Amino acid sequence: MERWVYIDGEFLPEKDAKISVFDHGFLYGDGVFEGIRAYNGRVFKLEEHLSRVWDSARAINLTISLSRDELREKILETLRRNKLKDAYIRLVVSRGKGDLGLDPRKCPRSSVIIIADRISLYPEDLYKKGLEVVVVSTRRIPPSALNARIKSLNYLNNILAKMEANLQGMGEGIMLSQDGYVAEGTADNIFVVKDGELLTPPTWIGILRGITRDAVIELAKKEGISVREETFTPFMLHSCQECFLTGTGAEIIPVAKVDGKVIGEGKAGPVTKKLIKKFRQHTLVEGTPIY
Ligand code: PXG
Repeated sequence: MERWVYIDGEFLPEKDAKISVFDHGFLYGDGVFEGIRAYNGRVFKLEEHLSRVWDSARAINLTISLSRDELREKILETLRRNKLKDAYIRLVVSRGKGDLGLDPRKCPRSSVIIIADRISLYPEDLYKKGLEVVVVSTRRIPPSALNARIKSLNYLNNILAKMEANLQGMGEGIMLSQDGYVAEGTADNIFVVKDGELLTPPTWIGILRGITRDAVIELAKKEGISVREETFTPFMLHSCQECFLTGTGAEIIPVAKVDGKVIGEGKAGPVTKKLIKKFRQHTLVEGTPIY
């Protein structure tokens, strides 16, 4: 089936969905994006994604040419055009066409691109067995240089970390902040369970405020689990009872081993299992209807 892509007011077949080589999103990574999921005919946390993309855009002085209502409608229409009920949606707002210099003032109009596709998921057994991860040497860019709360098109920091993990035969790497505190995965936030409490790094250390992270914090509180945003070092990863990553693509995925050290029983622990179950129930009934 032909895939339809939204670019600046038009729906184009994938083969014709092209942007200029002068687009500063391509030349400089100047732009912002969102990764959004639809489950069972509903877009999960759409309003939160819309708020975050506007926050990211404002932080880099990028004007989105659509209103919030228009953008919401275009996202839903992209899903309808592609007849999708369960999907991964990539929303990109790039600085648009300029000249070869990096001055964003030379780019009169930003571009909005919406791609919707089927999702490629981690195999289901990993949600029971857990991932094996390593702490990588590539540190997260400090917020004083680039605030990670801006979900920008600059992902080289994360890609370098991913390559480091891949080189060690691992699917995911955990990045530390400049000061050596546990920050996040390359496209996921991180949580640990220690002495019955759920801990996750605070956003100010320089991580993305993940929408899945927020949803998990809310779900855990509802379940009566104590949650704290607190800094911790890799020692916590090696000594905690449970660990998991959260992200739009991965949802909640248990971590079984960090740096070759087994966490808890070396598989999804009871708190992780409970949160996975609650999260999945939540995604099936919550969200903005597509049809
Ligand atoms: N940290 C970083 C650095 C991210 O890029 C997350 C955390 C999790 O945020 P959400 O809002 O998704 O809970 C991200 C997510 C994917 C994918 O396929 C996700 C991201 C980027 C590219 C792909 O899940 N960012």
